[in-house]
Amino acid sequence: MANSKAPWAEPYKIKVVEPLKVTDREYRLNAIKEAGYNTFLLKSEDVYIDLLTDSGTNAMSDYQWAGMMLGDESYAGSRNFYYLESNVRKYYGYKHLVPTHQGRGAEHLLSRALIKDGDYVPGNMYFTTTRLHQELAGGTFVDVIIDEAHDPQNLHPFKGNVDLAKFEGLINRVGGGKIPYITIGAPVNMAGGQPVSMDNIRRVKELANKHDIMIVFDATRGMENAYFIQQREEGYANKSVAEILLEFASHTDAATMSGKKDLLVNIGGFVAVNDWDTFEELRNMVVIYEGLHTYGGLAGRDMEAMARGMEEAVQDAHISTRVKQVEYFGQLLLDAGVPIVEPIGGHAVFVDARKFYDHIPQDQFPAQALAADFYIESGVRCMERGIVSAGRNKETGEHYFPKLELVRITFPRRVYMQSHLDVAAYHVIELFKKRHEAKGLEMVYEPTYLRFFQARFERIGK
Ligand code: PM9
Repeated sequence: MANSKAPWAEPYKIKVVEPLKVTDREYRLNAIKEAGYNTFLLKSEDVYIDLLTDSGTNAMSDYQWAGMMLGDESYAGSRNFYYLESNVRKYYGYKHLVPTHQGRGAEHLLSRALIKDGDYVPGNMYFTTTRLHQELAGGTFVDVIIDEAHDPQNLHPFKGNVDLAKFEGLINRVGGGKIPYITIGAPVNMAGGQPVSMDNIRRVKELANKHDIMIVFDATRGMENAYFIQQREEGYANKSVAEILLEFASHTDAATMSGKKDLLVNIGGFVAVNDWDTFEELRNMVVIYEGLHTYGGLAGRDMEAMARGMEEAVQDAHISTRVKQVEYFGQLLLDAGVPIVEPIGGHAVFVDARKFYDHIPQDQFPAQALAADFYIESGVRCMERGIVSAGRNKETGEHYFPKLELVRITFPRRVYMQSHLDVAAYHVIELFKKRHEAKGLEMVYEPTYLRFFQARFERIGK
């Protein structure tokens, strides 16, 4: 093992650069007002450092770009599909692959294939698109994550774990026949990028198998999860991320994947399964909603880039630097006393907006206000992960009031240097010093689905 105190550096160097635009405060005040205080509605050219998401914002390597030139753009049977299929088998172990244009395409197909009206779908905390597809297919999502996940300062090393008593309680209440599958997001995005342990997935499997319930792995950032297992779980320190990922996936029956995260591409995803009948159903449906089963809404070159990205992303040197960048940023905030979710997650630092803006009530959207204020302060873009993202209860129409009211500052892979992180952290800290001046927001436009993407707000008291 290398000396942990030795400095580390990114395992790549820059070949192509994209200029950044610096704006002044006045400009940004206008831009965010125009955008209805929603960072998703800003024009990216008005953003200085873009930490909105790590989804599709990664920098591809020369190896991936070279692969793009080898795109086989035949309508059917593209060689890039077969290469992707062989890599999915190699790194995740699933037998059958259906490519999709991105993660929610995979969620759509799988939810429609497996959920019947009146079913229940447990999961370790909701994810926005995942839960919506489950609901649209007639299911009801049930959160079975451990309680620690809802407490930003709890230091449990595997805060993404499933609470087996909650899962068993649901089975006893509704019956295994009403639960087609359980979704395991690993790590858990909405909890702050918190991992699931190998021990926990093994136990989930035991219980699920007893009741004939499938396990669906949301493998979107599964490589980061494998890295956390390597770092934190007994018995895994000497295993590679690739070995751990394969073992983790072996405890599950299927996966949905947004390749836009772990797999270092700008577009792409897939659903992979072991069971032939489920595969047949997915393969039937993909031609209705995405494209032929050997391209699923992607160009051949996109599949090639994703297959090659998989090979690069699973390398220990890549994934450890990726997570260390996030840790570096989080530590800067912690050192300055800024309240964040701990332990620091794999893809983002989540600021605890409930504490940061403790004078703004949750129905005045403190996290939404903080994301907007951070943009005004610095030109850095991030996103809300609180009451706006949580949406409304589909039965009562009321807002969900999640315990976690967070702002997510997310790191695209291989895009920014430590100096960008220093700048972003400086501005969060400056904002923290004047936090008492902040005002809440009022929602003035609310779309029906996934409201956080398009909702508009106005400042209260201005
Ligand atoms: N995640 C993210 O920024 C992009 C859209 S929501 C702001 O975190 C998980 C764990 C995700 C995810 C997307 C999807 C959907 C599924 N599971 O965006 O459709 O984090 O490719 O994937 C986003 P797609």
